[in-house]
Order: sequence, then C-alpha cells, then structure tokens
Amino acid sequence: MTGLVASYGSGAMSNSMDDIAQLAEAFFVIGSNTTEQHPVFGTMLRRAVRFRGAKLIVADPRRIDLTEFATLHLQQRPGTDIALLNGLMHIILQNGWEDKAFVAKRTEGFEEFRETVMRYPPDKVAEITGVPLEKLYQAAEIMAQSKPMAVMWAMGITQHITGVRNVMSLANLQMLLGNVGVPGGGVNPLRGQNNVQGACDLGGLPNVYPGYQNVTIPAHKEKFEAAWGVKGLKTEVGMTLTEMVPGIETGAIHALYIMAEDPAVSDPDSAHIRHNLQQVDFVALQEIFPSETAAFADVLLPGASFAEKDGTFTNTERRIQRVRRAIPPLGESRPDWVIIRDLARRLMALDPARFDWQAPHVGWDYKHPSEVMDELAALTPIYAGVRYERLEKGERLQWPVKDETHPGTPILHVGQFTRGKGRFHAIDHLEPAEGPDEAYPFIMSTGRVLYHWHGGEMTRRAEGLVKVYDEPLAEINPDDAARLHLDEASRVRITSRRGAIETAVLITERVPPGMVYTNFHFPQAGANELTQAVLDPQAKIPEYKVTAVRVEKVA
Ligand SMILES: Nc1nc2c(c(=O)[nH]1)N[C@H]1C(S)=C(S)[C@@H](COP(=O)(O)OP(=O)(O)OC[C@H]3O[C@@H](n4cnc5c(=O)[nH]c(N)nc54)[C@H](O)[C@@H]3O)O[C@H]1N2
Ligand SMILES: Nc1nc2c(c(=O)[nH]1)N[C@H]1C(S)=C(S)[C@@H](COP(=O)(O)OP(=O)(O)OC[C@H]3O[C@@H](n4cnc5c(=O)[nH]c(N)nc54)[C@H](O)[C@@H]3O)O[C@H]1N2
Ligand SMILES: [Mo]
Repeated sequence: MTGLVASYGSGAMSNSMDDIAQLAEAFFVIGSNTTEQHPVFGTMLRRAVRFRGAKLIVADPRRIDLTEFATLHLQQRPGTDIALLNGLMHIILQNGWEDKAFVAKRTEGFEEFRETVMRYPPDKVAEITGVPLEKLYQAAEIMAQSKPMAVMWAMGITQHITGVRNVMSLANLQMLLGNVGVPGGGVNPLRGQNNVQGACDLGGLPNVYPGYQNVTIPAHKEKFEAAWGVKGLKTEVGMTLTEMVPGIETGAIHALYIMAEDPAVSDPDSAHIRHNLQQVDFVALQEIFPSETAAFADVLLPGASFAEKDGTFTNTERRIQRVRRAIPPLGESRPDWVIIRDLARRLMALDPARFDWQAPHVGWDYKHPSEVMDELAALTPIYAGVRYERLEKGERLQWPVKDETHPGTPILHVGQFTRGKGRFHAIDHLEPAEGPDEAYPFIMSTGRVLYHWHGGEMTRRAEGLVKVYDEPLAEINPDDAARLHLDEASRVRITSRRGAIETAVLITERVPPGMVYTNFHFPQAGANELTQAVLDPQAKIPEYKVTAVRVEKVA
C-alpha cells in the first residue's frame, strides 16, 4: 500500500508483462533493479533471455543482478540518462535506423527533436556519461536490429530533478524506433508499491479525480458535484506530499491525515521532516504498526493489513485483481475504507445541509468494497466496465474497460495515442542538483535491497528476513575501501550537507568507485538523513538518487 497523498512516478505500463516476456526481441531496462525489486517480472525477463535468446541491455550505474545475464551493461554516471539516450538516438539517426513510417504517420515535433539530438555526438556523450564509445555503438545497433524492443524503467529514471524529462526521453526513443502500440514493445514504468497504480487510478493525486479526470476542467467538477451532492469542489490543483511538508512552515498546512505512509523515514532530509512534523498542529496517522512517524501523531487509527480485508488491487500493468480476506482483522483494527467511511459520515453529520441527499452517490453508505467499485464504474470511463462479478468469474481485466462487455485493454496506444499524435520532445542534459566536490567527494545513491521494504516496519518484523539482513549496510567499492583502510568489520560515518549517519559497510564491486549505495530500511541509519528535498519541477519527486557525501572511517 502507499499513502494516498504520495504516488511516485505516475503512469502505467503501456504493455503487459506477458506480451513483453513472450514477444520482445530485446529488453532495455534503465534505472530498475528488476530482479530484486520486481522479482516476478524479473524472473520472467531472466527466463526470456535464458530460454528464447531475447537480448537485454541494462543501463544502470551499479552492477545489479540483471547485469549478470545482460547482453550489454551501460554503466553511466548517475543523473546522465538524457545525455545517454540522446547519444543513442544520435547514432540511430546517423545510420538511418529510425522507423520512418512510424515517425511520419504517428508523431509530431520530430525536426526540433532531431536538432537537439544532433548536438549529442557519441564522443561528447561518452565524456558526459562515462560509457565507452564502443558500448554506445553496440547498444544502438542492438536497439535498431531488435524489433520490437520493450523499455522498462523505475526509480533510477524518475527520482531526479530531471525525472519527467528522463521519461520523455524514453518515449522519444520508443517513438523513434516505432516500438509503441505493438505487442512486445512499449514504454513501461514498473510501479513500485502494491496498489500504487490503484491509488492513482482512484484519484490519489492532487490534480485528478478518479480515472485521471483533470480537476481543472469545469465539466469534471460539475459531474462529481452532481454525483456526490455537494457544491464548491475546487478546480485548482492541490499539493503533493513533498509540497505539504514545506507548507507547514509557510502556514499553508495546519493538519495532516497520513494513511499508510511513513514520511519520517521515507521523505528527503529527515531532520527537516521531523522539525515540521513537530510544528504542525495536528497529525492523524492510519497505520498497521506504530511506525517512526507514529511518534509525531496525535491520533493513531489502526488499519487492517492486506490479509485482513476484501477489495481490489490494480497492478503495474493496469490489471484489476480481486483481494480476499484471509483472516479477520486483529485487535481493534479495521479495513482502511471502513475507517475513512465512518470518519466521512461523521464529518457530513456536522453539516448535513451542505449536501443534496437526493444525489446518486451521496452519503458514504457502502457496506462492501464492491459498492465502491460500482460507484467508480459509474463515474470513471476507464473503469466503466469493471464489476466484482466479472473479477470473480476470473476475467483478467486491464483498464480501460469501456463497458460491461468490453474485454479490457492489454496494450495501450494501438493505432493512436490518447492525444492523437505522439509528440517528440527536444530535451537537453542537465546535471544533478548536487555534484561531488572536495568537501563531499562521493556520490551517494539510495534505494532498496531484496530483503526489506522501505522503512522496514513490515520486513524488520519478519524473522526470516532479519536473519539474512539485520542491519543497514553502505555498499562501497573495493578501491575506495582500500583507500579509506576499510574492511568488512569497519564502520563509517557518511556526511552530507543535511546530516550524518553511521553504518557498517559491504565492500562490493556492485558499486563503482566514487559511489556509496545506502538504503532507508533501518531507522538507526536511514539514507534520508542525508538526502535533500530538491524536486522535479513537474512531478515534484525528490532527487533521491544523487547526493554528494563524505565517507570517513570511524572504527
Ligand atoms: N524488496 C523490495 N522490493 C520493492 C521495494 C522495496 O522496498 N523492497 N519497493 C517497491 C517500490 S515502492 C518501488 S518504487 C520499486 C523501486 O524499484 P527500482 O526502481 O527498480 O529500485 P531502486 O532500488 O529504487 O533503484 C533502481 C535502480 O536505479 C539505479 N540508478 C541509480 N541512479 C541512477 C541513474 O542516475 N540512472 C539510472 N538509469 N539508474 C540509476 C540503481 O542503481 C538501481 O539499480 O521497488 C518496489 N519493490
Ligand atoms: N532515499 C530514498 N527515499 C525514498 C526512496 C528511495 O529510493 N530513496 N523511494 C521513495 C519511494 S519510490 C517510495 S514508494 C516511498 C515509500 O515510502 P512509504 O510509503 O512511507 O513507506 P512504506 O514502508 O512502504 O509504507 C508506509 C507504511 O504503510 C504501512 N502499511 C502497510 N500496509 C498498510 C495497510 O494496508 N493500511 C495502512 N493503514 N497502513 C499500511 C506500513 O506499516 C508502513 O509503515 O519512499 C520513498 N523514499
Ligand atoms: Mo515507490
């Protein structure tokens, strides 16, 4: 689950895991540690490479497990993906390898895009990215010769101040190669949290109603006002989580209702977050465990976990899946939707005259999550045909599901993009907000390990996982370790401009020299003590993947 206020990297896979695994001639995985962080799909990719000879290009600053069976590993310097992609597209264009028919028929904005890409000759790109020339040529050639190729990415692409531009560059690449709207191709962000896709689909974003119906469009406002029997819904875009926390300081935010989110651990610059959580007038926290954030809460609302409730989860390929309660909720906990329903009813009771009680969907009187789905279907074109009865019959529905007889949509953008023609964007390389310098000579990259989940509230309670991985470990290259006189028993202090952590080390070739890799699974040494709250201007996602730090031996 993810908190409804934050959802990183919106979008959804254009294709399905099955068609990609079965039909792609090549996979381009950029900024996703797929085997560790998306192990089901990671296994499907591994099998496709092993058993049917699909090619795999991995672009990742670290030597992740995928690189062990990759055809080619492009080990770029963190934060240089735009330069890398422009360089590859430069080679493709120079050789005339682009899909000319697709570009002519399905796209616009090509000329301006081409001019920009022409400013990224391979030798310049090799210099910016650190990827050797011959690997750039090899990669471009594999991409041109393997049709269809599917592109997959995750947080290595989005968690940068250039997150949105990085994604647009990947869309450029796939349009250039004509890999959009075809089985085995597509642009495929791998969504991280269980049901983060569903949370976004249902409007857990500041700018949309359910089904990505933009709040700024008056017709949408009127439709939902009529359905919910209420006047005065706003047409302004709201705030993201990363704007709400600074909003506490400016007086824009007085109270927080936090559900299934642990910002004290997972947001950038923890000292600043703690300061703000202390300042805010009121915090209600809906959780399944007393998390690090619970220390700042005035009220704790005990939610029930996934195994204790009925409902649906929507996964990264837009597939709506029925979830069934395995055990009754423990203790006083209740399903999240029941807590929200009862709270909403009490709020409505404070001012009943505000509502038109004849409206079709007023009153929050749901008795079962299937009734929530029925309302969603009535108001949301992409879910219009989704019904519990269909899911229970075993139908494998992927949205858009246009009506009760529509079979769903395994592949998006077939024949046409939602907006008509696909738009090429002219995109230039931009350096990360913080680069290494004399005082902070290392780049810290952050992320996850196989054995733990984010703040670790769930996984640090699992005996078997803690047996395998029981403390925070900073990954450091053997060359750097030798220079700093570190061995496996050493501890280091890692310092950034925001703070410092002390941690044990894992000396490993997985990270290149000059990089340390840390995670945020353990509160005693969380990566976010060091990260900074610089955001992508559009998506407002923090640059978690590049922080300048100093590493010192302490013992
Ligand atoms: N076991 C486990 N699985 C998880 C999670 C978990 O906590 N634990 N979390 C889930 C969630 S919510 C998410 S969002 C996903 C995240 O899934 P991923 O995004 O696959 O995982 P990350 O660890 O964030 O890192 C992605 C990769 O980006 C690389 N990278 C770093 N900097 C750059 C860069 O500048 N460019 C490029 N191209 N790559 C870069 C890293 O080396 C890493 O291999 O995982 C999900 N799955
Ligand atoms: N440095 C750094 N920071 C990062 C990232 C990174 O790569 N690097 N990644 C970012 C990303 S992609 C993400 S998604 C966030 C994740 O950050 P969070 O969403 O804050 O972390 P989680 O630990 O997944 O979930 C928060 C809480 O949800 C609770 N929970 C689980 N199931 C339920 C439920 O059914 N109901 C209720 N009410 N609560 C439940 C858990 O107990 C947990 O404490 O972290 C972000 N922060
Ligand atoms: Mo995530």
